[in-house]
Amino acid sequence: MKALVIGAAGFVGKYLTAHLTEEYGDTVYATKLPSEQPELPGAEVYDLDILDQEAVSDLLKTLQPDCIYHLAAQSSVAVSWSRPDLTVDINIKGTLHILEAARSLAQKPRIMLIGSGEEYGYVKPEDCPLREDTKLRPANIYAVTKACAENLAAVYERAYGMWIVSVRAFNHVGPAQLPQFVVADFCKQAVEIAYGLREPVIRTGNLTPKRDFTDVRDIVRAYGALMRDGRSGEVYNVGSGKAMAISELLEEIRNLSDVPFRIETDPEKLRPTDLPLIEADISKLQSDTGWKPEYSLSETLIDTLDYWRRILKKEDAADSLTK
Ligand code: A2R
Repeated sequence: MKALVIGAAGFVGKYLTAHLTEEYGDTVYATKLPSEQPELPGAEVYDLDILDQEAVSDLLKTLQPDCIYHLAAQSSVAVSWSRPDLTVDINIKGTLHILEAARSLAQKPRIMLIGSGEEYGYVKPEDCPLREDTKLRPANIYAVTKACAENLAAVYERAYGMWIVSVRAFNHVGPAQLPQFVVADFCKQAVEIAYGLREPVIRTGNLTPKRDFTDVRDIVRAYGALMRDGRSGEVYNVGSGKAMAISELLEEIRNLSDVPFRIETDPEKLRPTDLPLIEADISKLQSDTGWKPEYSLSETLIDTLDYWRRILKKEDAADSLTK
């Protein structure tokens, strides 16, 4: 297949482009913002800002892809509060530009929109595991934009007979994730302690919530499988189907990193609303594709700790060269 990955310079995009080439032998086109410098071996890379409707349309006409994975987003909940306008523009208008450009092609590509478990919003523990038909009650601006994009896609699917699948991805983790996310944050702090770069204290937010974590390498396997075996017009949860408390995760990092540390609460990391439990029902994904996660949480944490060891060693070496 000729696969176009839009927004490939982010956390997921790098894994997805590699997976599509290695697993399926796809010809992969990838887009990034002009300011980004990702390493995307095997992919043909193009600059694209999805806010530029003409550029989106021109690129699709030139490439004529068989399928499109739409990952480009303003994906930070925190930024969605400070820049609601930008979040609405990129996540809704940007998605609309892609749907419109795809609609005008003679040979319409398959499209996968990547949404988020955040769309479920105010979840009660008794609603879990969350099925795709659970009522969406988005609790932040990011989540609203993703739910809106999903509704737009549903209209295009029905009105224009386009092949579109929407995904609600739950927490994904792994090497190279930015440290504003909890697993990357804890692993980075543990390695900094091991390297003597900080006192032996890990600073945390609320440790009691339970979340559904999946390795990013499993997530992209699910996307590849859904592009082939998913049913058009359907929404699929993508997650592990098993929630775990943030405190358990931290204990696992303690065991694996083998560094002694104390835990202190950082008021800056506490959220105004923290739902006690978010867990996906993944039976639809599993029955349609046969997918199941391959990475255990320990494997993910070992690889993420290794990643931070490499990064912090490099930074250390760079620091000593500049001294
Ligand atoms: O915000 P940046 O500078 O990191 O760039 C992001 C990029 N992006 C755009 N691409 C094209 N046109 C735009 N106007 C635009 N604005 C932002 O999309 C970033 O390189 C990429 C999204 O990657 P991440 O933010 O790392 O998200 P991740 O974790 O790869 O998640 C992929 C999808 C997103 O739609 C999430 O909302 C969803 O999965 O959960």
